[in-house]
Amino acid sequence: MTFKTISVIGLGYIGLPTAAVFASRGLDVIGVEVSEKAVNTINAGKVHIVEPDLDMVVRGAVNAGRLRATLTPEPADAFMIAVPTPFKGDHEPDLSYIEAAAKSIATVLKKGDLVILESTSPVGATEQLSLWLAATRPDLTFPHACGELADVQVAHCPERVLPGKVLQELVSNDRIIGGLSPYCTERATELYELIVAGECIATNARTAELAKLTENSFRDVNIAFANELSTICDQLDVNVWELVRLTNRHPRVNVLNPGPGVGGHCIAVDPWFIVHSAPEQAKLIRLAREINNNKPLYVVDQVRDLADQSKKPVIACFGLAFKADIDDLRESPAMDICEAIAEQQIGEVLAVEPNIGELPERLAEKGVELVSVNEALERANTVVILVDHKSFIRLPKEKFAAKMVVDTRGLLSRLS
Ligand code: SAJ
Repeated sequence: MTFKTISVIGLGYIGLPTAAVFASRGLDVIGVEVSEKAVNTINAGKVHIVEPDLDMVVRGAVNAGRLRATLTPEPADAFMIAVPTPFKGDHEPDLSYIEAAAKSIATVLKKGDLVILESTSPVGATEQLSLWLAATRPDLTFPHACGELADVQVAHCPERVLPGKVLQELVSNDRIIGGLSPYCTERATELYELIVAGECIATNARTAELAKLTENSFRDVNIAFANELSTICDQLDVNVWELVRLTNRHPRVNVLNPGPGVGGHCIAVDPWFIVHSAPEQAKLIRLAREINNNKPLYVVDQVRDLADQSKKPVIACFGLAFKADIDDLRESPAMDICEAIAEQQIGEVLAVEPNIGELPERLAEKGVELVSVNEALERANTVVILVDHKSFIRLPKEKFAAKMVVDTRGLLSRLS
């Protein structure tokens, strides 16, 4: 059976681009979203998140009548769940959004449907999803119990796209497809082959779950290595940026870039899912998380030491986003650093973030002012570079000549 109508549950950073791309390939797509505001925005052909070209693709899909957002699930041939999986308490994965999505789609499921979990999940979550579906629909059979013979197929196909390049990577990246049975994998592969130009690689659900977590943990461990090196270099009076450049000339060495810490809702979260499932074994993964989590505190200490040299410190934080050239401030170490500088009253605090129009409340209420690059450079005697936005890289080096600078991104060495 071919797929005519698909439903995407959760129209956020992953779900909305996925829905729009399937719609642009001629499928009828029903997007289900809990936020009424987002539903209205999308149905008006607009977007509620910033991602290059997404507005254009969503407008095209909505205008063509292929994409529609709703608050309640409707029948479809395939359901793709793309809801958040944060952690709670002691880094325990919070699967409540998946559970709520499962319970809501279960009511409209029918024999022959396919359910896909796209959300990054701990090992075992896809089987749990199948159990939740079965609990609501005892009249249907599911693969955790009936394998190949199940009425409904269930698979995990983790999203792997990079914020800022989502539309491109959705199509070009290889895709890991892990079904609860080989037939589930086969059905899910048929679906993804409609949009993916990369390879669809078959595995089982547990391996697919751990593969996604491994990718982000690999990156986290490598960034922790770079962040640790940066503090070693400060201790030994070596320029870490030059060090990384030199060591990376070795054919088998590729050190990542140190920074102010690791942000975003993926790399700073997913490794904890491994630590939570295998606490005795995941020693390095846990340590990397701790090193990266401590880096913002280290940067605040550096700023305090520098600002203490001035009678009246005016500190400009360059960048608030969690990485360059995006507007996403969630889980951003730059935000935490800026907030801590203001909270500890180290000096007057200015923030420069060209990708936002208004300062988040948690900074505004602590007296931080959102200013332009030029105003910051006029008023500040201390500069903390937290994000290497393109617009900062274009600044002439001499603008920073008379400032005291904490450069967490190695920006100064890239200015001319
Ligand atoms: N960072 C560094 N140094 C580096 C690279 C990154 O400090 O050398 C920092 C960034 O500034 C940022 C954080 O790490 O704060 C994460 O940024 P990122 O660009 O490495 O990754 P994300 O979180 O935007 O997206 C990741 C991607 N995973 C991998 O590259 C393995 C993406 O492919 C995943 O789909 C995404 O997580 C996700 O949704 O899981």
